[in-house]
Amino acid sequence: MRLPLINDLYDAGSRLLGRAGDLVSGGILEQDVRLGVTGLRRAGKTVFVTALVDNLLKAGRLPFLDVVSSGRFQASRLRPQPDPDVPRFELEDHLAALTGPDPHWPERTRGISQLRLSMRYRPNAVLKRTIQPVATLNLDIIDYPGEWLLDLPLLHQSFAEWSALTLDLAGRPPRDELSQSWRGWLATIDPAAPAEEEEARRGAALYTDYLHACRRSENLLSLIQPGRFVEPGDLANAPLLTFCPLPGDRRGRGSLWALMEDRYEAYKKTLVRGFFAEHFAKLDRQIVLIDVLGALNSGPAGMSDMKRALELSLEPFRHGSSGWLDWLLGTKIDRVLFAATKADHVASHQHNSLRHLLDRLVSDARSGIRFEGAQVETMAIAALKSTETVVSEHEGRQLRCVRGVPIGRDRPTVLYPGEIPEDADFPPGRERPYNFMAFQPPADLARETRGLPHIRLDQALQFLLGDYLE
Ligand SMILES: Nc1nc2c(ncn2[C@@H]2O[C@H](COP(=O)(O)OP(=O)(O)O)[C@@H](O)[C@H]2O)c(=O)[nH]1
Ligand SMILES: [Mg+2]
Repeated sequence: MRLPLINDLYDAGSRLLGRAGDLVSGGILEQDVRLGVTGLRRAGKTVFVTALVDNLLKAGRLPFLDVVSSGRFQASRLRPQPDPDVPRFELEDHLAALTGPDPHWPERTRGISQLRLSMRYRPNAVLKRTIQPVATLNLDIIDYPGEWLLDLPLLHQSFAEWSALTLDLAGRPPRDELSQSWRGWLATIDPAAPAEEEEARRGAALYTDYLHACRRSENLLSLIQPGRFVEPGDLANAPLLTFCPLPGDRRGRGSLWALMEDRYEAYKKTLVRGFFAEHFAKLDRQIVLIDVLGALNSGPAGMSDMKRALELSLEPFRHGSSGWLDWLLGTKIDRVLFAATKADHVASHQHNSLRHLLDRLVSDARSGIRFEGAQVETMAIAALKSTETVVSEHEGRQLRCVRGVPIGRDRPTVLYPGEIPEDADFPPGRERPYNFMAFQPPADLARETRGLPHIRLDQALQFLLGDYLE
């Protein structure tokens, strides 16, 4: 006979104690949690991780993180790297850039990096408290390019299928202009002809240029595959990256088509599956950073491309729903936070609209995830608050503006950034309606003993880690 009470208690207890490599060692309750931080290039990953770690080390600006506000937090410190083959997140360099005498944003980063931090706190949860009055949470933060997530759909596409889709997309505006050189080259070659390495390299180079042009274009196109072509990590020029889509289906032995197909398959097998098995599948929590304001600046084409890219890159979070993924995704991720970054680019009364817009952008993916039992949340945040909201008079009207030092200027300026639309669709004909400006990091951060100033970083942390710190 089942004893419901005891069973339930046991379940609750083993959930609490058995999660994510928990152990009770040497009398100290110790838990591990792996937090993935992702987002497309320039979404704000580096600044987010830097601000998050700085704030956890100083703990002076985290009123919405319960462990801090309830006085249970004791201390955090950096720990040696746990994984010898993953580059360290260069926290000190990034902090030096932001807080030095000439404050500037950190250098652009590439590939994956990781940092380990441990936090000591007094547990609230009865079960934990009876074991130990002081507990430790080891937090591993893994920063990786969102571009790599976009590769996942390749796993269930053959080279011929992927080529057809990619060629179709490249031939339509606004991509047709950007892909001209590559498509011009395609018109000169015969995919069935014997493979030449030179030819393969030429095609791959032109295709890579096209992908870079998509990112650089004023439409800020997000849908880029394969992701490693623009975010190669340490693999630039490797044969694994020396292919491109080809028309037709010419599997003739020794043909250029066959060579490219082999490399496409090797790319999937080595890089895509490798990343998911070694990194993604081990994550417990995930934050996806999205530069919604940047997409708004880029106009309707950029916005809809970003929506499509988001949907594709969120496939891996829909575990359970897509059978072909299940082998891969023994994923443990049970909380996902989508965050619109750089909220300090707009006045504070706009943050709600920013969040609503983000909700709309991720709504499809979001319902899929919730259905599978993971908790999903959206927020508008700024990892490093670089402006103040001020009220300014303009033609007799009170306008809420932002005050900060715009990039390229040397003194604080008051700007009216405009209002965010609540829906992602644009009135037709208004191609470039927004111009949210970028700002310098604030001056004098070196004197900041409480942690870097932010917007809702603590609420993000509470959602992502709060239950671990109970
Ligand atoms: N105002 C403001 N700008 C930010 C913030 N976070 C990122 N940025 C801007 O976005 C750029 C890209 O951020 P970064 O963290 O390097 O992006 P990553 O490529 O995703 O790592 C930075 O250089 C800043 O200009 C923020 O919280 N506030
Ligand atoms: Mg970065």
